[in-house]
Amino acid sequence: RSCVLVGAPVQIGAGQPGCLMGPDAFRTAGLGRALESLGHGVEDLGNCAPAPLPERSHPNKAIKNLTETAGWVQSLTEAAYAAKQGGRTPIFLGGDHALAAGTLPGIAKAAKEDGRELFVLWLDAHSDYHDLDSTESGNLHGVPVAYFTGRKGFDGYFPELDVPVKPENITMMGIRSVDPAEHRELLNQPIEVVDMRAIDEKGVSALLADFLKRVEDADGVIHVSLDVDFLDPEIAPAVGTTVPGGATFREAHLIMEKLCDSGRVGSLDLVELNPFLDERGKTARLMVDLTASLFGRKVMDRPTRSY
Ligand code: DIR
Ligand code: MN
Ligand code: MN
Ligand code: MN
Repeated sequence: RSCVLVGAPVQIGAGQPGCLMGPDAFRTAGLGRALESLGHGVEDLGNCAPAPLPERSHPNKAIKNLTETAGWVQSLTEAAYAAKQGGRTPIFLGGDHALAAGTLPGIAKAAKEDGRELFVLWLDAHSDYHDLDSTESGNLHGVPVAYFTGRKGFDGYFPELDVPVKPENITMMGIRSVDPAEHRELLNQPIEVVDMRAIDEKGVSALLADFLKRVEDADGVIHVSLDVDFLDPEIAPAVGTTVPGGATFREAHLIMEKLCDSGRVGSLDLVELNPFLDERGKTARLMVDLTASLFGRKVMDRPTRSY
């Protein structure tokens, strides 16, 4: 593969500062070296910056940093579209999850041009399905899925959406924190929500197989959006929104290995890492190891960290 690393130091979408340092923590933890050791080409494009946009405000007074977030959405949409050209595999180094409001529209536009059906695997404790009216925290990392699926209410605030992602092509896994307004809306559309109970009852292997079958049947391509808080806080403490009862080390690696086997992952977001909250790089290294599994490292190779 030809991997492109795109730094997206967005932190204004989260409730507390620190995600700004995420891209450099991934680099320090050896993401590029891990991918190279697996035989992939790696090009690090450095970090993006938000587009300067005219000031805007929304009637929902809870909303924080609307103009700058919209600027990130605009610049990252363009960066994602460009990074996807030439059959490359972009890996977006977050940055909080607001960045997915940019990466997915760019990836969706590239997929459409390539005549490929785009699927999204959203690995997160949260559904991030607020719109601008319903968010109560005002933290815009809680809205990307509503925006990139084309829900109403973003007009005039976020950039106009070119190619929406089809809700029926989205599977959310690891979900265990959904606000009432998100819950109501999720009932009205076909996003698949795999909550922790479903994982406990059926296991990630069978659940992921169902998703991969749909992708295969459509000859589709997958964008994976991996929020640190998908993982259990015991193994991944470096995130501002920990929720107990998350995915285990083994579940997370198994998901990555099965995605790798599918050969259908075309792009990846690594989001919400807050290095300020980490324990000597533990979470950053785990995210790098999961990415390595996604791109071909086998279980027997795992103990050695020679890169
Ligand atoms: C909560 C938390 N639903 C909110 N959201 C996220 O503030 O809207 N935490 N995305 O990571
Ligand atoms: Mn193309
Ligand atoms: Mn998230
Ligand atoms: Mn989350």
